[in-house]
Parts: sequence; structure tokens; C-alpha cells
Amino acid sequence: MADLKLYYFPTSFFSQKVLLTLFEKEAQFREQVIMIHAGEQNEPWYLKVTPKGTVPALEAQGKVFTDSEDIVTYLDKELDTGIKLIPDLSSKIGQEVDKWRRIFNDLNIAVITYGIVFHPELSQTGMKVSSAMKKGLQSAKEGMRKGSKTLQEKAEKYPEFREEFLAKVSLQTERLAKMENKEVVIQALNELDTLFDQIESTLAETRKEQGVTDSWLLGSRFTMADIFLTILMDRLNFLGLEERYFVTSKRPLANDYYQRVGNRKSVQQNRQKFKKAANLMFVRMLKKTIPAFVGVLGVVISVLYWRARSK
Ligand SMILES: N[C@@H](CCC(=O)N[C@@H](CS)C(=O)NCC(=O)O)C(=O)O
Repeated sequence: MADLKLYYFPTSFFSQKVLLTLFEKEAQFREQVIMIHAGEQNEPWYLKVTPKGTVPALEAQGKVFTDSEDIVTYLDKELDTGIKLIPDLSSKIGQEVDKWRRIFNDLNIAVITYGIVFHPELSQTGMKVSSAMKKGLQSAKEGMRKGSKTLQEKAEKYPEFREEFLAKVSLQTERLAKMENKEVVIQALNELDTLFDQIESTLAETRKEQGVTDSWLLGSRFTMADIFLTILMDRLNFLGLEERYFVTSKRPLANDYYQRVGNRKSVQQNRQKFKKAANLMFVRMLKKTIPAFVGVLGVVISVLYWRARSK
């Protein structure tokens, strides 16, 4: 099996797509967390890995893949673990999976996620975040507002990555305008309602065709369409929007799907990673806000260690 190294951040939607794919395929991989809320993706060393300065990125067989779609396509093709998530396009299921990948890829996840951070009143039940993660998201929000200036300064400081930084400035300015515009966010949330109607009717059709009640989106086989649907539902749940999109009284099949998918080992592994992000942010917040505390803690641990040894 190829030596794989994944650069990612656990709460990043596109990183989750790759992580869940790796867990589904039971793959072995090395990993490095990139603290995107602290701007580590814009450090020169990481830009040497991927000039795009985004996560995820995958190093494999001397190459670097820098887009989650390319990464999952590569992984599914190259990792011969007996589990295939992207069926051949010549089959009916292959075409269906392809259709759903396009549908999910058209969603503007950044606008949906940060749309809720900017307009929390649009969340049904409130975001499910620890205080550290809330702070991380707030600092990401502020970072985005100040982002253009920081990136422009970086463009001057590191002329070899000037183009990349300036491209990011225009992308982020465009995104920020969308996230800050409540109407645009409401529109994106309304489009999700239409999508979930389509998901509910597809789940009903699949059940009817298969004659079973425990099928996935397109059949008994868990595919890349399910990877997308799972991380989308996890994201909406995290944003406090589960009651809007998949509460039993509204879309019972989607709700049932969400309960069942939570039993998959891969999904649990992915959720563990997500939880870890909260700890990473907490440690960072601690270091930033009370560096002396970390120093004192280090001294206390050392003293306790030497005392224990000398007994
Ligand atoms: N199309 C890319 C999108 C990657 C992307 O936008 N990643 C976000 C996190 S979900 C990121 O790295 N943001 C930090 C930044 O752009 O500086 C993919 O599918 O991999």
C-alpha cells in the first residue's frame, strides 16, 4: 500500500470527506494537522506542499493532491482494500454516484457554515460548539475580515507566493461578501430544503427498489454519495440545523439514515477527529491567552516527575 500523508484540519468539511473515505477504506496513513484558524495554511513551508494553501492535501507516491475530489478519486482507485466507494461509470449505480457527487459539490459549504457564524439567529437550536471552538470560529471570522490585509502583507513578504496570496484575497473577499449578506445565506439554506426533499424521495425509492429498510442513499452499498451525505448531515447537526432538515416529523427517512450512519465505525472515527479539534483549539487558546500558565504547568509537571523518581 502506498505511503500516504494527509494534511488536514478535523473540522474542515473537505478534510472530513477525505478522512471518512480513508476510514471507510480502512487505510493506514500518516497525518499532520494544519491549524487553519491560526493561518498555518499560509505559512511558506505549507505553501511548498500546496501553493493553494488549503486543506486537505495528500502526499502519495511522490505526488501531492490538493483537492478533496482528486484525493478521494485517487484513494478509491489506488487503495485496493476490497472496498469500492466510487463504482464504475459504466454501471447505473456509478452514474448515480457521479450525479450526487456533482450535486453535493455545488453546495457552498463555507457560506452555509460561516453564514450561521455571522448570523447565529438563523440556527434552529444553536451551534453545538465548545467555548474553545466558538472562540476559534470567532477568530476565523475576524481573520476573514482582516484577511485581505494579512494576505496582501504576505504577498509582499513572500514574493515567490505572490500570485497565490492575491488569488486568495479575491476569493475571500467574494466569499465574505456572501457570508455577511443575510439574504444570500437564507437563500443557501432554502436551497438545502429542496436538496433534502430530493434526498428523502431518493431514500424512499431506494427502499422500495431494494425491499429493505436499512439501505443507504443509492442501495445496499455505502458509496461516495453517502460519504458526502454523512458529512453534510454532521455539519448541519453541528450548526444546529438538524431540526430544519432531518427531524422525524418532516423527513423520517433522512432522520433514520442519520441514526443508522452513526453506528458505522468510520463515522465514529471521523467524529472522534472532530472532537479532537476542540481540544487542539483549547490548547491553542490557552497558550495564546495565558502563556505563563503553560510555562508554570510545565514546571509543576517536571517537579512532580523528579520527586516521584527520587522516591
Ligand atoms: N476545493 C477544495 C477546497 C478546499 C478548502 O476550501 N479548504 C478550506 C477548509 S474546508 C481551507 O483550507 N481554508 C483555508 C484557506 O482557504 O485559507 C477541496 O475540495 O479540497
